[in-house]
Amino acid sequence: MLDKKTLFSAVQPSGVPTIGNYVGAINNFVKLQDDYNCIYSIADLHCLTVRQNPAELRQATLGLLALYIACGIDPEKCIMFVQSHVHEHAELTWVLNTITYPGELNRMTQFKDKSRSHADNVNMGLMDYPVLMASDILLYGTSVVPVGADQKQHIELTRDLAIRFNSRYSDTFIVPEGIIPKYGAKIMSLADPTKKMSKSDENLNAFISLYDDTDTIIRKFKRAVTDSDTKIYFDPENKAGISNLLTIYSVFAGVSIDEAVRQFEGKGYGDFKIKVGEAVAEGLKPITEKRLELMKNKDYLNKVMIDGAEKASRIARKTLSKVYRKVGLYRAE
Ligand code: AQP
Repeated sequence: MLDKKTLFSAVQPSGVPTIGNYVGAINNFVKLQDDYNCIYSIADLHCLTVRQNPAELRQATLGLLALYIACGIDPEKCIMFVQSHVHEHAELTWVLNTITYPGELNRMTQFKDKSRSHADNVNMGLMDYPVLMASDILLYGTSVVPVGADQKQHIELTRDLAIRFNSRYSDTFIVPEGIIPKYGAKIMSLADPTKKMSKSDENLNAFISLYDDTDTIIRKFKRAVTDSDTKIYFDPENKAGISNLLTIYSVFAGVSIDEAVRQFEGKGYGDFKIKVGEAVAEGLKPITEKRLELMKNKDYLNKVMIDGAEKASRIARKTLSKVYRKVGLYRAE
């Protein structure tokens, strides 16, 4: 346990996770859990950067923990905790804010996108999101961060902040690396394959949520936007919709992209879409069963959450006290 490197990642309970979150992140969390000391957070503080329904946020937080476990993350091997249960995240953010420049945050793609899609609520938290994310990662001596492609820019900022702090105040933080999957790092919207699939998309047909039932999954795939060609092959630039479906199929059917292309050679788009839907529905079935079972046992979920927060706090406390000492905050002993 001790000789392994630390891995940190998180998902926001900003709605029900999609197959994009699953393929780009959660599925890899499961695969990596034996190779690293893994810490998986439920990033509820990040959610506050866009308007949330408080009751739904609370429910989604518990639901995401159940989903993590149902997907195969083992609470005996990994630390799972809710971000707001470890106050050091917010505190380190304050310190890191003092070494972050507004221009660095202003040019973040996610900030620009979300400022457009939430034009009536462009708040400081939305702009500061990447600094909170840097704190999440740096608090735990993290070496690797498995994320989808949309988070690449934020990981780069995290690295910059770690290097900047270390050179200003002496070596303190490990400079982390992002792990971005070769395929599936950016699952695209089913309604607009030039756009990332997102759990907060207003168009419910744009994404497959991990809570969708079989009929809904198949119906959404049947309606997936593709192109006017008839051939099925992998070319993300010119055939974004079909390439997206091939990527999704390859993950859920457990075959390579080449094998997926071979399986659908000569087949029509209609058949192909149904087969993708069936593979996804089949893959999600055991996860749904386990999740619903876990949701009946709130005491167990609360226990995992409390244990996780305790373990995470122990590490975070040490890092933050080191940071406070380095920057010159007086501690009365
Ligand atoms: N479409 C995607 N394809 C591959 N990976 C994805 N991720 C998100 N969307 C895709 C990865 O999932 C992890 C958790 O993401 P998050 O919940 O923290 O925030 P996000 O990236 O903003 O995800 P969403 O679904 O788009 O959420 P909303 O709609 O609330 O903004 C990250 O590793 C992310 O890369």
